[in-house]
Amino acid sequence: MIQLFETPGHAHHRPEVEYDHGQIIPYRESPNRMDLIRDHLLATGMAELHHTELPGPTAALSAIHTAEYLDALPRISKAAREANRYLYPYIFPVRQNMSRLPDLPFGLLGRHSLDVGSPVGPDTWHAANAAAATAIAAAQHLLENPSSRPYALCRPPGHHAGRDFMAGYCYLNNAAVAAHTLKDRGPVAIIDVDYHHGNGTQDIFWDDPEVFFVSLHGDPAFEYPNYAGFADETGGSSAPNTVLNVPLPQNTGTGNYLSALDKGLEATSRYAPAHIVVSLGFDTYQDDPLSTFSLDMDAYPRIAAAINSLNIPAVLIQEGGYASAALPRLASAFLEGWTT
Ligand code: OKP
Ligand code: ZN
Repeated sequence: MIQLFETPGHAHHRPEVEYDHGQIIPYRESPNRMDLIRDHLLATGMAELHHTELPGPTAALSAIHTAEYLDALPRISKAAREANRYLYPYIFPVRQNMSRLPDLPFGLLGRHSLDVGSPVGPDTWHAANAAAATAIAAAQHLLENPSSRPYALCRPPGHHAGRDFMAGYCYLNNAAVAAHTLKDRGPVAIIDVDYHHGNGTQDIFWDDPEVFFVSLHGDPAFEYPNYAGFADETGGSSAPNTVLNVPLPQNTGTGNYLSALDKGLEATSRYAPAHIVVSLGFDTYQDDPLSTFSLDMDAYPRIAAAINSLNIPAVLIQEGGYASAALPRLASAFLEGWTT
């Protein structure tokens, strides 16, 4: 039986559209992603649901994100409430000889946005907080029950969110707050198996020797986030060799993916963490609309089992996965390898 964590209210974060190479298309990170996974895991009797209450612990959030960012995000959400719509950044204060930082919602939004993929609506701050609280609750459950392997249904996702920026559907870094919660009890490894590189997580722990970050993802030479996730990024000067990026080519299939994962897990094992946080994305699946990989359904129990074979207490943090029709089965397939 898997302990599933979710905080009500994320469904109110529901942007309608996103910008994709000059086109406006339906927003793919939708609330039904979590509904599909949760309902299926409860219906099959695989999972037991815990609702966490808000406000969640705020100390972990302040340890991960800057005070300036944690001040700006609710202010932008409030401006969106007053405007009664989602705010999209359109002006970015990149380096100039003369820069002023207007204290207006759009100035703040551009300042704290890496891209245009994280619109802020009236309930976005609340939903992002709920997701972070969910990650913290699952991590605390793991501390109290070391043999449990809890699963946090975090939405919106988090791994593109850095210390002071939102990006790619992400606002607060759920995996990072989970890692922070576990860090008191020894070093933590974050294993990011989402299709996209976890650039936000990498940014946050870049100089932290207590956190090892390994990520398998579409090569940033062709894939989002493009500016991070290359193999030569190995950690800051205070934390050398605590980042391991494994960029993979288009059409990567199950066999190649699993052998790359093995190398990542060997490195994780050498680091000898006390706990593991898995940034779990299902967008590596062959039918995912965002993915160029071609993993089949059988890959998922095998990914789970490979991580399990390390025999280290671990928590799952939901990241991406956009093939709605396949999501329920992807989650249960993964859990088949996760709990045995
Ligand atoms: C979030 B997660 C460019 C599309 C890029 C960003 C993808 C964010 C994925 N036109 N969109 O890692 O699943
Ligand atoms: Zn992704």
